[in-house]
Amino acid sequence: MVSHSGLLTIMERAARKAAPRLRRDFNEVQHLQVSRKGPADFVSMADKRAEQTIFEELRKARPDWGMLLEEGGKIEGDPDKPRWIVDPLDGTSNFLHGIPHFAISIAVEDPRGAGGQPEITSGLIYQPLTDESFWAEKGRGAWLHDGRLRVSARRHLDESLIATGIPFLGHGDFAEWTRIFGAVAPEVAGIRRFGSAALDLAWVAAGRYDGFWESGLQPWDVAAGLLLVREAGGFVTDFRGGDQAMTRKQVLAANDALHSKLHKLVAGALRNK
Ligand code: 2AM
Ligand code: CA
Repeated sequence: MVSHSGLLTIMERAARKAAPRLRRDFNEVQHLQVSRKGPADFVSMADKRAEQTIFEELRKARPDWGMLLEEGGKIEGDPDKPRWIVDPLDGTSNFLHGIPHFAISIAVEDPRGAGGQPEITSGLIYQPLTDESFWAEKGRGAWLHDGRLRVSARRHLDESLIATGIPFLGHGDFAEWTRIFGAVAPEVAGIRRFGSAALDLAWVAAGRYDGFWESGLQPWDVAAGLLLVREAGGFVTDFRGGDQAMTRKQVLAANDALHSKLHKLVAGALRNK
């Protein structure tokens, strides 16, 4: 049995405090699909309410820390202290359509990690509907509740299930995604697009997916998930193979064998424009 640090306890408490209302709102949303106005405004309120609850819990526990919130933006704190990075509802489109696949993501970023650069040191991805709590701390592994997570051991593309995110509504580079898809899809056992980057990464950490790629993601979508994959023994890079996944907004994640194979396909696809 492993125990969290105090920080993880704070993060999990905040997520669990926001979860019951999100669950109730999700049930309500399923009834609103047939109303003429649709559930868009209602979901936007649910999202903001969840963020407010998480904000209040985190603020109470660490009053001088800054925050980066999907809805609320940047809140300055003591620059020498870590900051929270929060996505109160990742998978909003799923939530809006009554599809039960969304999560809360909370991460801690240390302003001076390895090499003096900002570094994610704790991450939690909590899925309210399944009560799954994926978490990781730098150097202490990745966990689902108290079970240790490992990325999958598959070494061959032809047995791998790969997740991705597809550009939408004018966001993202559709031509780039199409080129990468054209290179990867014929080589692998399957591609999935479930609509929550945080859960995609948690599932790579848990060995459910063998890999994941997406571009255009924001820090709150990926901060916790990147640490989860790394602490589960996986690799996360940008599309060039560098360590700037969050700043370049390009994520390629997998175990070591598949990462190098996927990276070759991605690099080839981007070269042959
Ligand atoms: P969100 O649910 O917090 O907005 C999936 O491609 C990722 O892109 C998700 O993590 C999702 O985060 C984000 N995203 C933002 N707008 C989206 C949209 N209209 N459709 C799908 N994903 C969206
Ligand atoms: Ca998100």
